Amino acid sequence: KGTVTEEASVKKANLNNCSSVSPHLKGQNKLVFKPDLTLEEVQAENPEVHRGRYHPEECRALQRVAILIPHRHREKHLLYLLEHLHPFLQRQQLEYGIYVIHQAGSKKFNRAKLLNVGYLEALKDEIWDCFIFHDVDLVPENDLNLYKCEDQPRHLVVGRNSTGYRLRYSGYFGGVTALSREQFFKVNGFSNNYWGWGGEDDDLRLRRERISLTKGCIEMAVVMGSGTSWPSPSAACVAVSYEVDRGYLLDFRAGIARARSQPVELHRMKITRPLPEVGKYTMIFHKRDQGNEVNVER
Ligand code: UD2
Ligand code: MN
Repeated sequence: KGTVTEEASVKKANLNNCSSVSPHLKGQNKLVFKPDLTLEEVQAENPEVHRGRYHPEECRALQRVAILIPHRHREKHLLYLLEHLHPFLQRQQLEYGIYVIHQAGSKKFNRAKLLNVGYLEALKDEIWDCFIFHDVDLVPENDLNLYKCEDQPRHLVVGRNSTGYRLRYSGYFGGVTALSREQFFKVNGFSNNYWGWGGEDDDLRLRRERISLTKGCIEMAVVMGSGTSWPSPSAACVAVSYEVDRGYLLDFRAGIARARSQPVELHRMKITRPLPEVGKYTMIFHKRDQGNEVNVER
């Protein structure tokens, strides 16, 4: 086995880089969901996938991408997603691995924590460049929606069939997101504290955290530099210390109290999205799962 692996890696090292636009892309695709689909069929359709992993033979992939899917009691959805995602990712000439992170037992579901687990576990296999955090029930319709990471975190779901393909709200960060290994590390991952449905996606974008007064004042000085009506830095620090006590860091820019200690923004990151006609998904119909009731404390 050792020599086979060695041969494979020598072969891989000698390949040219894949081009920035894969020649296999098809654009918008009509999705078909066969009611009697089996895992064996999906396996047979993807002979080059081994243990959930694939790399192109014809060129060296530009990124190594781990797809992380939080899962429990959604076997049919998983099957549909795998059937579409494997050829989709192969058309994009990516080196990838698909990880299904299954929550055992019947306790409250915790999507965010599963994704944190997936990140750490996947890195034991491979130093993945990019992580795609992927709902099991969202199937991408257009392969121009590249499952790659960029210099900013990406939100790949602009719209779904069920919402008329429109963005739900401007800060929306749910469903499918792409963060590089470094970006996810820098924001310290998801919060582990969201049990049940909702909030964990907004949290990743907009976490209200207790910060030190010094940090608050530095932030404030930066904000004031961009022109506010605050009388002096010390007045700003008084205001910040008061709000920090309550657990908020505020954005004074517009003269209104708006939480702005976003892990993403705090690290000067900005969320980007594909074009609306590209970021399209079909969400397979489902009701709220048992064990994933709305988290009223979200
Ligand atoms: C939205 C978000 C989702 C997440 C969720 C709130 C979109 C498109 N998606 O999804 O990213 O923020 O709200 O938590 O906006 N799951 C299971 N088994 C369960 C429960 C959940 O596998 O019993 C997984 C599965 O991958 C599912 C995901 O968790 O797709 C999100 O749960 P959902 O589909 O019930 O929530 P939804 O559609 O409102
Ligand atoms: Mn869903």
